[in-house]
Amino acid sequence: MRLLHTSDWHLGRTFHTHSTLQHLGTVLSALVTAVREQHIDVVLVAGDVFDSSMPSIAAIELFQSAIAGIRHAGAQVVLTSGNHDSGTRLGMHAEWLGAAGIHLRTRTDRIADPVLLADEAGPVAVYGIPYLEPALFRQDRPGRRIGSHEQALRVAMDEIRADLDGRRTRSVVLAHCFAAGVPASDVERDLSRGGLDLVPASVFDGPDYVALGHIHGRATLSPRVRYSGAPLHYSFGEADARRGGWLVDLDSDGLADVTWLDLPVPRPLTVLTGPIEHLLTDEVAAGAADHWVKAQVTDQVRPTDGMRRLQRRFPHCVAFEWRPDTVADAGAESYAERVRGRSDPDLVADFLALTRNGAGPSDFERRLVDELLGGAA
Ligand SMILES: [Mn+2]
Repeated sequence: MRLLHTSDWHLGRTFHTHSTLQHLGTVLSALVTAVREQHIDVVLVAGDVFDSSMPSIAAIELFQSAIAGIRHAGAQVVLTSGNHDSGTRLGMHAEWLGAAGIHLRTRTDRIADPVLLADEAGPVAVYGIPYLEPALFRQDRPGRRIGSHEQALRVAMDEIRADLDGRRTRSVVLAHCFAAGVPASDVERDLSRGGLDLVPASVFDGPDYVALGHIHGRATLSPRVRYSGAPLHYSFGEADARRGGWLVDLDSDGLADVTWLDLPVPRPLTVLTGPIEHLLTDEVAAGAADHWVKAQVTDQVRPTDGMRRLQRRFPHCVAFEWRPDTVADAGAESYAERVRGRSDPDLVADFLALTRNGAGPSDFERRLVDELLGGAA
């Protein structure tokens, strides 16, 4: 049996106010082609299918066409809800969609109720753990101590292992969480990882494969516990991350092989750094003309109209940062040490020079400051 592990489609997410639906549509049709060409039996989506609990009609339409395309290409689908999804809304129609080979596992009362798939070697139990908010999951499991995400997933995995004990089949689990042990460079920088939310990978001991979602770069915690990352780049922090999914092959003994499947990147991300005149003329930067561009301009004085000038060369420049090359070096002294013994008018003069690129007070300004502060010193 061959599964494709994906996650974090985030249908409907914007990128610096631009819709990503068209690009995501390109990626998902490539995914459908891969299902056909790579003979994929099951496509997994480990949470954050939509970016919002109330997705737009356009996002729902793309979801429907992608899922229909996957089914027509011959694969079944198992998906779970992430923290961005509404499990209830995403799971609507789950009962009869399951009969059509589209399996939605978005309810906490179905964690230990696997999707039973089969190949020539027998059954494979696929368990879907929806995103578990500890405060809510606690109400579903009275008597269990659930204060953290780790405890919530321990309870869920205990239930899955108990179910699995009675079946003795090959098994796959989908979950949506921050698992400990992801290399720092693979973690989206703007995601805050509170210690309470970190889940040790050992919580997932047991199944043949664990398909994780939540982190947007691919990561391998062990051969059998992995993140696929998102199918599109959703922030400049992910610019270097490859996009695609894991092809997971099960044989009669369990996990046989895991290989990476690249999916296309419709518009690559580029961060350009340098003085604005350089960015506007440099030959190398010309390669980024069709990319999403973040410009980090290093001029000492903030360029006038910088974004508009850059967008003439880079129509998809969507972010502009002014980062002057040199900033005042205060050395190792504290502020109090640096100003000790200096008069108030001198401090004002220093401040003006610092904030006006070296231009200290004019005669008029010095007279004014002396008049206001001089007498009080
Ligand atoms: Mn998430």
